[in-house]
Amino acid sequence: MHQSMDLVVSARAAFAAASTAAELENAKARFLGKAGAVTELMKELAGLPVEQKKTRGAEINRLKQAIEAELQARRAALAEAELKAQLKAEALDVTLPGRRPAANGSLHPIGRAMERIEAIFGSMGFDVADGPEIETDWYSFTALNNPENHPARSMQDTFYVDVNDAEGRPLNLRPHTSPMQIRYAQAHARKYAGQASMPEIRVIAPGRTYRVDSDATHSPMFHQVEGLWVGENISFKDLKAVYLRFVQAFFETDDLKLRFRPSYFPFTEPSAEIDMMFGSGPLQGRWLEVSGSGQVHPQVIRNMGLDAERYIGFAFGSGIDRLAMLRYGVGDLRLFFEGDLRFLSQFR
Ligand code: 2NM
Repeated sequence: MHQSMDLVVSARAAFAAASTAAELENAKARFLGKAGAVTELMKELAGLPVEQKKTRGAEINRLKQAIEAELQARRAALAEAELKAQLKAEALDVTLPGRRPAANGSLHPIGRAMERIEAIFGSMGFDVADGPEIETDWYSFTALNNPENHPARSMQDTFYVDVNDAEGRPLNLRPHTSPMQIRYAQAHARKYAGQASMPEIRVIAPGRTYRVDSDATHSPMFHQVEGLWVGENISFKDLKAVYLRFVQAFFETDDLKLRFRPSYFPFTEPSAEIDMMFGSGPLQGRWLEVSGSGQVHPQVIRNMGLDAERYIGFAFGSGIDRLAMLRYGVGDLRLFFEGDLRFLSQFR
């Protein structure tokens, strides 16, 4: 019996020394396996007298049960330790602040200005037209009454592409969005050709334009919005009303004035620069040039496919980049095109 208790104590020690399930199974074999200590004791039973066999057999059984109980206890302890280690390793700190989603992208300030321009003119019944940025010579110049030798047509002023159009003239990167006005008006004229009357043309053409020019106030790629209103009785007073309403809405103030200054463009006659002055705010009291404008030249009306004796109207062309600079208080045009997030994220 004494010897047996020793065996339980050494089994407990051996089980305790096992730190993994595999080590524990090895230790178990030493006590309960085929060549284990308990099995050896069983073998000794054979040589004992019958009465002793009974008591000794019962004793060995209790011993075996005691060792099995030790084994079970150690198995449970190891399983619990393993679970604890796993829980610890996979612990979630629910008190950590959540991960923020990556910053959302946003519309470029020029795109935002464009959307507002489209909405404002849309509210006055203007359609929005867009089309090719690579144009033919006719749409960029000839249709707009630009003389053959006008400097705007030169390589110094306009970007050309190494591909000729059907007339054998090189394609250009449109230097204004007027070609789109012509295309739109032509399509309109075709649609109502042969009919007694035609609805008015009221359209803006916003978009990218290109000129050979680059400094703090000029970018080789810039943005323009041109407007066109053609009908049977459209005059400068309509231009003034529309443009005034536009700048009031765009700059969100009625506290501003417009001034029309005589000017010259081949595609309009008469022509005028439109200046604007704020009555308050940081730009108060200074005339700011915001647009070119004029009554569409009869030759341009004819190039649209319309009867110049019947149809008359006005057009204007404004730089969107400059309008956006004034609206958002941006001092350097180049900031719009450098892609610096420190600048762009201010418009989120
Ligand atoms: C300007 C100034 C004045 C203009 C003319 C036309 C069209 F298509 F009717 F001929 N569109 N835009 C125009 C007139 C553009 O930009 C400074």
